[in-house]
Amino acid sequence: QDIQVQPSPRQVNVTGKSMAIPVAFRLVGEQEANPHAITLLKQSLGDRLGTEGFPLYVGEKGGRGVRGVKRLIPDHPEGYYLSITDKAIMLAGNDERGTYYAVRTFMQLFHEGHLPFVEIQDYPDVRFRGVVEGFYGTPWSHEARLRQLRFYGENKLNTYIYGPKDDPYHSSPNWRKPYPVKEAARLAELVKVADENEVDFVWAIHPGLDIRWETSDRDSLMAKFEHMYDLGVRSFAVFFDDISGEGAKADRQVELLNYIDDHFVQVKPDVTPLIVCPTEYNKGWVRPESGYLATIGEKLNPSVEVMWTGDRVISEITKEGVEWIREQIKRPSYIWWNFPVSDYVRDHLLLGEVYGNGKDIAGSISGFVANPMEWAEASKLAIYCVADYTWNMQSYDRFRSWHRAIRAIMPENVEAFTVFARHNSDLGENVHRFRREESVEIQPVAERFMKGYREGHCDERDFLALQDEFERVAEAADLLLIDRENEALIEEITPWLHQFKILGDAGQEVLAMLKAGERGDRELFLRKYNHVKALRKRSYELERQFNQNPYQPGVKTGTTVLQPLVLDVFTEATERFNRQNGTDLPLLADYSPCKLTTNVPQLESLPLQVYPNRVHLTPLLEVVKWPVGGYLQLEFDDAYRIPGTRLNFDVKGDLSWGVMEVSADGETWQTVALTRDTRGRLNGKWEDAPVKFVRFTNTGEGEQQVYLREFYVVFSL
Ligand code: LOG
Repeated sequence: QDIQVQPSPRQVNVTGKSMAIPVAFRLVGEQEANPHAITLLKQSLGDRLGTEGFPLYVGEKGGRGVRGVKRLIPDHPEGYYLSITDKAIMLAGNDERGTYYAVRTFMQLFHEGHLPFVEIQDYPDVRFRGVVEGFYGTPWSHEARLRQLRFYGENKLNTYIYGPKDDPYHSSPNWRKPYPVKEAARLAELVKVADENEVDFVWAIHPGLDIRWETSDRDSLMAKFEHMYDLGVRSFAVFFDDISGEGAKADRQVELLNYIDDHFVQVKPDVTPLIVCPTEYNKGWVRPESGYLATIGEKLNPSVEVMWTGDRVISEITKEGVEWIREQIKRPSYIWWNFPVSDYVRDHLLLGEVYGNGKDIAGSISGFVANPMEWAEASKLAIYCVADYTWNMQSYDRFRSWHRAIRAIMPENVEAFTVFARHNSDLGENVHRFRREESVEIQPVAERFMKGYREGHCDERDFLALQDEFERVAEAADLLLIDRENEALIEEITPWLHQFKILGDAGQEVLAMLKAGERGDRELFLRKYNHVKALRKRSYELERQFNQNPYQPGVKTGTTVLQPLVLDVFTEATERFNRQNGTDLPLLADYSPCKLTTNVPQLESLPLQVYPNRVHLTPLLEVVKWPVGGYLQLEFDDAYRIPGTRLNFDVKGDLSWGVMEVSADGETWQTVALTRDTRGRLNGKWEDAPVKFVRFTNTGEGEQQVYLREFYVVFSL
């Protein structure tokens, strides 16, 4: 028989067939066992649980109920032993959490009125497993967080780090202030629900943007932690990511952290080890000459956990990488994995498989938490897989885990959600150059088909396969749009479902165009052609209507394989039609009047947002290190007038180190005067003569560290 337990247990022995679920259970060990485990048992067994019936022993090692199996309990934190025989059921934890997990596993074994005879020995690979709500953008709602915490309990995740960048009481300016009453009450409720689900609620503070290294700020931080402690928080973190200047100094940070550790964490009897996210939190940003990591490694109290995102901000975690950082910080790192976070590709959904991380890193890390999307429900897909991976790396199977995740999240609509997810996984071009596979099965078919079509023959089997996939796309969109099973999820993804529907329709219609063209049916071709154009327009409208954030506004779906395929078929079919009929039907080509060139490494892959008369650089979330001579240049395809430019680096005072210039030929340049407005933005205009180039250069003496909040140019013919 098939025993399916999530996350995959370490050792399962099937010792016999199964028995019908007993009508009554006699619970032994209730008094001593972890009360959360007992509550859970009571919830799931309901009326069947009493003082008479089939014996069910529960408790921690050493407890009376489970004395007989003491030697069989794995000697690991959170480990447990579970056995079901025709005589008794045994749920024995190595510690309280172990017992809770034994109950969680037990609940998953119920299958069609039966319980299998099994023996399970199980414990997690990674000590701290879970989620860091650490993204930029709208923080999760209270209800979403409550659902998350329950989900973590179900999937044996033990950590939730609270650190949404856009909660003003987490970061500047309000990190010094206590939460207002209403927010405080909500946080207290989260702590309670976390506790019930055996999740450590870690509250993080992000003070580095404006911290002063004085006693008054230190006292404010301590007072804030006390305030959080009073709300029930027993785990704490300090984040120093994405800052520059004073706040980024390692020795000052370490002084503060050790102070917190000595006077707060170590003093309270029930507070777990302090966690810090350093400023140099990935290898790409490490500068040995700054001595930053060396200071952390040598001076920070050894019990403090240090977070790390890997070789880059967004990266796959490798054994080599975690061994390297371990040397630097003189302790195992606590991985902050930046997936499926989408705050730098907000127009995309990241619903793909979890893969790329080494299966041999467990011994080199102390924790592994995933930073999710602003879309809480949609993030559960990846979180489920992370739970599986961090529990048992060796047996982790990306494909199996992903399929089970879909089943867990959308049991009634598995097929539709699978289709949707497999075409919504890649990020498209992005500043971090992190990509994921997308549309894996249909990709080779699409490629082969296009090649054949261009060479003048159409493979019928491939044609049918593509048509079938586009049909499934359109069907999946409709089925999910009316789904009531997981409304919270559907609400999050509705804009993408609308876009997905259009994609499915457009795919079918371009294939119909192709066929009509082959048959020489002009009338049908034109009808389909017009329909595709209309769908394209609808798609643009959606882009302007939904998800209007200032970073990557809009709604993109199927961008890696399906959208390019639609465009390719359309273009090829239309060009062929034009040739055969002497017509001049326009194509759909995405045209951009402007391109970006730069020698600032962090800006190299930064996408542009081009509007009819304005071009924006996509704002960046982290600190940009702008070298001397570093420039950023926009080149237009024609000479335009430039009635406005805006630059916002979020720096105080005048910007004496850089110049904005324009040029008609790329050789002679003229300076654009910039004026500062009340919000610190630098505005300029150049109305005199049309130009083709606009550039900004660091002409100063040294590297500058700035935020790229805004950079845009208004242009007109
Ligand atoms: C931030 C994080 C953000 C993520 C992805 C860390 C430690 N900090 O570049 O808040 O969600 O990247 O954009 C980060 O990763 N900065």
